[in-house]
Amino acid sequence: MKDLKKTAIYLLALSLFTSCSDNAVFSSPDGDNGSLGEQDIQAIEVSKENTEVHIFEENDFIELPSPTLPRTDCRYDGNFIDNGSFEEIDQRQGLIKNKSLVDLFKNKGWDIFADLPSSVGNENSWEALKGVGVEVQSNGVVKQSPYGVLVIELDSHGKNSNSSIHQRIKLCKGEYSLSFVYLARSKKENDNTILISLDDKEISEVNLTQTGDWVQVHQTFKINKENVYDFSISALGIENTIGGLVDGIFLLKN
Ligand SMILES: [Ca+2]
Ligand SMILES: [Ca+2]
Repeated sequence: MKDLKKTAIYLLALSLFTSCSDNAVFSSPDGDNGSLGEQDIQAIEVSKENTEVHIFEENDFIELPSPTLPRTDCRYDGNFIDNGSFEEIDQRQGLIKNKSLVDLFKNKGWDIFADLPSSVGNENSWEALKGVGVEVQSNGVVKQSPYGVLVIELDSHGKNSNSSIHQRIKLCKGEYSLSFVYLARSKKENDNTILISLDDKEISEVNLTQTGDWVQVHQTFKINKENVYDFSISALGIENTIGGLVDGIFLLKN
């Protein structure tokens, strides 16, 4: 049964790529049109042919050994995303319910944060870029995550609830692999959209409707220019404080 569902979602996603309509359930960017006059090589190349989406299964779970190289090394063998599973906690307080991340980790609940702690000694990992901030939820508020206790929702709170968070990451030339898990909360079309970008380049956009399952999204892309890039996650679509949950973000060099 699971295999059938998995195949169905994958085929649905593929058929919607080709239809390329505004209401596509899942879409991913193609490379830039590459106008002939363009002198600079594209710094980031993304191809929708390298996109995979399927219901999360146990063998999708990623567990990395400790990296053996520093993040500043182009051959870094860890996750380039700082606090990609949102499990870093401290006593910083949420903006709406005055709950700390430690409270949320220990007890079921949610709150909104302007920034989140770092797992690599920086002041923060994620910082809000637009909107009220990122909603951090404990497992059980909506659904148990495959990656720890805490998950985020970016269609977070209040009137302009679609929010974005970002962090800066140094990437070298080469091919990278992005993966994350996603859960659509709402049954409405265009209500659970999550967009992941590097600078202004769309890396992955997912917009499913509620199935009750965590979905694994995987996208490879190519970096042609070594640089510090701005990695952002944004909620798009209907702003109603209910959207796509995200967890387990991994960015690895292939
Ligand atoms: Ca988590
Ligand atoms: Ca929404």
